[in-house]
Amino acid sequence: MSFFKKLKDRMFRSSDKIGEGLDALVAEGDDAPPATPPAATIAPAAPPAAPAASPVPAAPAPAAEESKPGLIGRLFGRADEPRRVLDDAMLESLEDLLIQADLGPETAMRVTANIAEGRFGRRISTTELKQALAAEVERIMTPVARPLPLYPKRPQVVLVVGVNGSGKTTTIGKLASQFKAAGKQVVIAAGDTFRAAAVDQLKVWGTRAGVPVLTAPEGSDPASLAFDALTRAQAEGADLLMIDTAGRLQNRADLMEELAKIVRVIRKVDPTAPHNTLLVLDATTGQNAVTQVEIFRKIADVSGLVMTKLDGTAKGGVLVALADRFGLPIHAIGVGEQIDDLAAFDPGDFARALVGLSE
Ligand SMILES: Nc1nc2c(ncn2[C@@H]2O[C@H](COP(=O)(O)OP(=O)(O)OP(=O)(O)O)[C@@H](O)[C@H]2O)c(=O)[nH]1
Ligand SMILES: [Mg+2]
Repeated sequence: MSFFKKLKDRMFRSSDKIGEGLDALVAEGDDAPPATPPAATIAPAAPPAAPAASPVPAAPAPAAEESKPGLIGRLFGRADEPRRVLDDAMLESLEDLLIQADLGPETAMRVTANIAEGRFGRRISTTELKQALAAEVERIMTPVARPLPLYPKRPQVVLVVGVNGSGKTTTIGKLASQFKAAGKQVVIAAGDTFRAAAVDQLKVWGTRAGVPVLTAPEGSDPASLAFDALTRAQAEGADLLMIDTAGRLQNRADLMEELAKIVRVIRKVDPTAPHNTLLVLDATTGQNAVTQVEIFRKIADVSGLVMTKLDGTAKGGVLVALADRFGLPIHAIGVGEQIDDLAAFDPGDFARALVGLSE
C-alpha cells in the first residue's frame, strides 16, 4: 500500500470532515441542473434563484462543452459535478469550515482570501475547490517539511519534550527503530524518572527497536541520568542519543527547571548539546497544540515538531495553523501506535489527504 493511501486511510476523519464539508458547501449552492437525474446528487439541488445573494454579478455562462456531458466532460469525469459561484457567502462558509477543521482563525482567513483571488465570481466545482485548498495547504506546509537533520557531530543529542501523553516515548521508540535501520548507533535515556512505568515502557520500545535504554532508579535526578547517558554514548561512539522527559505541565516551574537542568548538565559534557529539541504534540488536542508550542518555546529551545495521533482525529488541520504561525520544522507525523507508524512529513500528501482528494 502506498504511503499516501495509508495516510489518507488513517486520516479519514480529518479528510471526511473537510472533504464532506466542501462537497456540501458547493452542492448547497449548486446553480445548474445536474446533467443526470437528481438521484445522482447527494444534496437536493438548490433553487435556481440561489445566486441572487451574491453581491457581484454571476460569471458568464460556462462554455457549451462544460454544461453538456460531452466527450470532454466524460473524459474528465466531471460532467455531473455540482458547481457554485464563489461569492462572499460561500467564502464565509469556507472560512467557517476551515476554522472548524482546526486551521485557526488567522490561517483560515488567509487561506480563504488566497482561494478567492482569481476565482471570485466564478463557478467552481468541488474538485476545483479541493484542489485550490490542497494547493494552499501545501504552499504553507512545504517550508516546514524537513526531516530531523543529522549532523556529523557524534553523538547527536536529541531532547524530546511535550505534555503528558502526547506520544514522546512512543515517538522515541519509532525514531530509534528508523535510525537503527538506517545503520545508526542509537542510545535512549529514560529521562522520565518520575514513574517506574515510564521506564518500563521505554525498555519495551528499546527491545523492539534493538537499541539500549539507559535508566535510573525511580525518582532520581533526570539530569544526572542524562549526563551519564551522554558520557556513555560518547564513550561508545554512538551516533544519536535520544533523551525522554516527563511532561508534567501541571507544574510549569518544576518542568522548566527540570528541562533547564538537563540542558545545563549535558552541556558540561558537550557544550553544543542538545542539538535538537523535539516537541511532540498530540493532534487530537486541536487548537490546544498552539498553546503548547507557545509554552514549550519559552521553556525549551524547541527546534522542531512531531505531530502524533493524526490517525483517527478530525483535528489534523491544526498542523496547518502551526506551520503558518510558527514555521517550526515538522520532522515527522505519527499515524498509529506501531513501530513503523511514524512517517516523514510530505506536504503534498498531507494536503491532499486533509482535503479528501484522491492520489
Ligand atoms: N493512535 C496513535 N496513538 C499514538 C501515537 N503516538 C502515540 N500514541 C499513543 O498515545 C499514548 C501515549 O503515548 P506515550 O508515548 O506514552 O506518550 P508520552 O508523551 O511519553 O506520555 P507521558 O510519558 O505520560 O508524558 C500511548 O497509548 C501511545 O500508544 C500515534 O501516532 N497514533
Ligand atoms: Mg513517556
